[in-house]
Amino acid sequence: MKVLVLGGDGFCGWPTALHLSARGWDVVIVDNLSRRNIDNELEVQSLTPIRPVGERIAAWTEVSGREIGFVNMTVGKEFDRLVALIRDERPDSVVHFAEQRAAPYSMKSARHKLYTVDNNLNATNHLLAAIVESGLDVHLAHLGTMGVYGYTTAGLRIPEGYLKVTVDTDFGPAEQEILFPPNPGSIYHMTKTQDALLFQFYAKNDQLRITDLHQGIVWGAQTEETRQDERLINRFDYDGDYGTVLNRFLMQAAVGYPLTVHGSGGQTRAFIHIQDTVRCVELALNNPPARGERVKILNQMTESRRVRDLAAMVADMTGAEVHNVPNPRQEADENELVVANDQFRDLGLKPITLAEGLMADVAEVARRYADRADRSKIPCVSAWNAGRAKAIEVEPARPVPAPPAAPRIRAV
Ligand code: USQ
Repeated sequence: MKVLVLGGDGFCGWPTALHLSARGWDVVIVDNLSRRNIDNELEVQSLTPIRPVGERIAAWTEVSGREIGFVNMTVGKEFDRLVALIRDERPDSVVHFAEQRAAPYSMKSARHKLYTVDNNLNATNHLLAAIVESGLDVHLAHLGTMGVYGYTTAGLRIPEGYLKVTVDTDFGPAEQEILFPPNPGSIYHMTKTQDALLFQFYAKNDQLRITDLHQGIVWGAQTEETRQDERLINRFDYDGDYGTVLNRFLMQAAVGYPLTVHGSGGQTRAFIHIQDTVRCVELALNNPPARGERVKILNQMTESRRVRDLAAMVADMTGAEVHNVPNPRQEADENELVVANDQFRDLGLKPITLAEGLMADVAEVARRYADRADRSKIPCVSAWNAGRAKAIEVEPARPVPAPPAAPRIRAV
């Protein structure tokens, strides 16, 4: 079985490529090294000393005896090369991580918004169009995000992609299943909601087989494979743009920096350990939808946690101080989040939870490389409303027209 891993040099892509290779898949990584270039732009490096991609792959061959291919390509810009690659390699599956994945980075400036939309939507559309053009039956598994559902308390268990609703029609109430109403909280999350529409269209029009994995916040650093040799080590982002909350807290504790809780810390989010990420991708590849079936959407998360509770857990474990800092984002200060993840559980996923001691493992990695940390890069400085504040200064307020009557739709 052959798989192309687009974005296979990144935080989730690299361990996924190794995991699939270790399980017998013939893996080709496709990546333009944009994540490494963004490190240069932001003048920050992964806390862990990641090796150049060629060295990583050679080390894997040495350790495992297995080959991994590498193609340097910008998926959303080199359409003809992409079609040729799919025709030459004839993959059974493509895993699509080739998107700019940080919400704060996407909100830094107009240029970052344009880059994120251009990169992410073109990557997805080019890939879908290239699969159609190749004439091959390739299963596409895409890494989406839990953030497509939004983080306002929905008052219901978040279903896996589709929402059952009852619509009042002229002939009485009718039941339907619709895509869960998108409610993105950043330009990055918005691109993932638009990806979902592209998937709906190509599945309907071209009978492409597509799985969209709505993943929560990934924590953890290493997997079974990346642990096997120092040269295989995974990246560890701790800076204010790319570092995700739990790994940041563990790193902050390791370098003696107070834990930076945004606002009250009442934000509840979905989490998953990196080892479960790679396991879920494998399960998704082994269980594709049939041709002509609708897009298969799975919630790839294992537990929901509140930010301030995570900070308290890390503080208890390490003795770190907790600071409540002004929130640079526009997001609900407090929300509830209950999420259905029955599909992965039914496929046999045994979730790794925070209770299982792996937080200490991450803290240990962070401590080992603490001398590589640049403390000036820790604060989150990308502000969601910076543009709006500027616009209000130059543009006087205009009267807002009354909104149209709300549609009569209720969730069942
Ligand atoms: N937060 C803090 N302190 C910090 C950093 C973050 O309180 O120092 C808060 C944020 O305000 C937010 C929450 O922690 O309320 C999560 O922030 P995050 O940076 O860990 O995660 P997020 O921006 O949502 O994005 C990450 C990944 C993204 C993925 C997403 C899954 O970067 O690729 O799609 O998690 S989800 O959040 O479920 O949409």
